[in-house]
Amino acid sequence: MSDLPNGKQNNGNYSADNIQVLEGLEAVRKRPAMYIGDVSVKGLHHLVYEVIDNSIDEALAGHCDHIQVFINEGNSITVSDNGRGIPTDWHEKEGKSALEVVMTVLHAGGKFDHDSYKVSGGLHGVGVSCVNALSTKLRAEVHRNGKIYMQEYVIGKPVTPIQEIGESDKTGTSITFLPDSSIFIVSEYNYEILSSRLRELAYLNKGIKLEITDLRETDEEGNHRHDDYYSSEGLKEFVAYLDATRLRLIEDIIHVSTEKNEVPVEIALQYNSSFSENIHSYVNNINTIEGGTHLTGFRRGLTRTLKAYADKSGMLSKLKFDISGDDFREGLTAIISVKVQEPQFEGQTKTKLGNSDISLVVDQAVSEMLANYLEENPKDARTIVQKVILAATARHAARKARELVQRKNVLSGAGLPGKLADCADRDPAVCEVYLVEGDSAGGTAKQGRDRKFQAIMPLRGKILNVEKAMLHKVFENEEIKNIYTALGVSIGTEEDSKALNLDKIRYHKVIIMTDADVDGSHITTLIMTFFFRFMKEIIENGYLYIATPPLYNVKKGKSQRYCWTEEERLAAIDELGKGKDSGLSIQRYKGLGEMNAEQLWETTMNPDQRTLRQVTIDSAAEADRIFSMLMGDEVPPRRQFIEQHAKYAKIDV
Ligand code: 0RA
Repeated sequence: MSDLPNGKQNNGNYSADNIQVLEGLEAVRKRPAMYIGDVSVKGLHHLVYEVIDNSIDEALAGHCDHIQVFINEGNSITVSDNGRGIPTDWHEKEGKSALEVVMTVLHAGGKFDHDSYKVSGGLHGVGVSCVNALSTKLRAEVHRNGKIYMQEYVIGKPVTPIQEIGESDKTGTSITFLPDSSIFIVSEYNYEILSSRLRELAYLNKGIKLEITDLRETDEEGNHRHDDYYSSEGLKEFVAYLDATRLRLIEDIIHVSTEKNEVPVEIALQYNSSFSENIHSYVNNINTIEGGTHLTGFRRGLTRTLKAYADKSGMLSKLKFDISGDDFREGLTAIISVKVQEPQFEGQTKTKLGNSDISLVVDQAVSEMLANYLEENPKDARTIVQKVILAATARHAARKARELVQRKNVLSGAGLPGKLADCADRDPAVCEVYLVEGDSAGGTAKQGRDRKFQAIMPLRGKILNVEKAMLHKVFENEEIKNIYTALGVSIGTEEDSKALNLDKIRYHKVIIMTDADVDGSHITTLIMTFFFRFMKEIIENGYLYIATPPLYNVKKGKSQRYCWTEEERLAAIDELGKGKDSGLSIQRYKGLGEMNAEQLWETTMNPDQRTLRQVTIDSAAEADRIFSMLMGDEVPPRRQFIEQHAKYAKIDV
């Protein structure tokens, strides 16, 4: 047992404090979802964010500018920073070192630091002790006071005293942890998810270098996958990155970084020629996907300032109809980032800001920024107003088409699309609808399904690319109208004319089923683009899925194996091909049409055997960028994207 920094010894006895600590960490292990959201992919990755957040805090306090993340072999994670290092001095009251307190006491993270301006602290704000509780092993290494200190833990409990293991002329903290596989239902880290988050953090916190390295595998040249992110201009560069494949309407990115009532606010925006609205808002580096008061304030300030300018300019005098709030946001890409001392998070996923005073703060920031810009750049100002007028005109043209969709849906039952083969059950929670490419595959699916709870909606040919279409074209499109009607959803609420109303949704599973070939995957992407742009709420509720039909059937006599991957195909050939007389037949399914109804049911539709891939949005900003790139006008970046990712062979949006 080694001496502690202050000469005391850790004799391993538990004081009353220790026991309380263990109870705290036990609570985390009993109900992990309460602390980190879930125990699936999200929660697993959340552990990493929780640790990075501490380093970001250290950087925001001005003591750290470099953070490194390693995915180690065996899926443990190391997060290292060059901050001051977690304090290691002895705490009389707690009876242990400060490091041990930070690592083992819930919410203890900020306790020793009174001078720093702490706002990050993670979505659930639980701190690194929570990560410790949910890890089978954790090792903390601190460089500080010219020394290297180290302590190890097992499911949150120290197994060594804090030890001095060497000398160092640097300062910083390095934490390595292995998530407990008896708690998490997945154990594999996804490089893309972590890398995207680091990119986002780099844009949100300019001046910090964030690096990620995947030590689990190497490419042909023996290199580990690696990315480093650094942004000197922050949100301005974030907007430029998101809009890289869109056509800018004005040269500059309009930007403000200010403080109002001691609340730091940063906003960057740009108009492009697209028809979609891409506003991403953050509170303390957390993506507030449900919006909240900061977003409301932004919208109000933007609308009021642009409207005032447009009125004054006289450009609206010939307009025969009203302009709505939406019209000011068509083709707008914007990032709003605020730092709030005591954020109140509300909503289903706790990503909606509730603090009412923040609304005015953002409203004022955006108004001042825009009013100045419009005054100083009259040419750009006219371009923006023209875009707003165009949006209003298009919306006016689209209204009739949309109202038709709407009205049909109100007369529920009577107005279902003719092509929909509905199911018998009426409880949306158990009902599912397959969106099937082509009438012939649709026919097979109708025969193969369980009509009690499975409905089939055949889609004819390619569906409209909504990324390139104006609003009225979208609502006039037959296939799209059919999707709205079949799902029983309507568009527009009082607050937001594009919001989706899911009150009367008829299915809680919407399953895209296409051929397992290039055309099929293109059609899947087109349908996903439509859902992302027009029915995002369906994705956010976890209702959108992709069916996975098999690629091969390996057959010999009466035995057969369906195969989804090349490895499965080889294994099946191996298994069935044994013996002298081989007589093996291998069928490559190019399309759904090559399967009969029974095969389609067995492999792709039977809930007991099928695999459905749920569509989720890991990063709204990144998904937005990828859809605009894949489906938008510019070809070269798309090729580059596909080439870059082909190396790793997985494209998940
Ligand atoms: C409490 C107080 C101080 C620093 C930290 C915590 C700290 C925590 C983490 C977690 C990861 N990296 C970190 N870096 C720093 C301030 C200590 C001082 O006053 O020197």
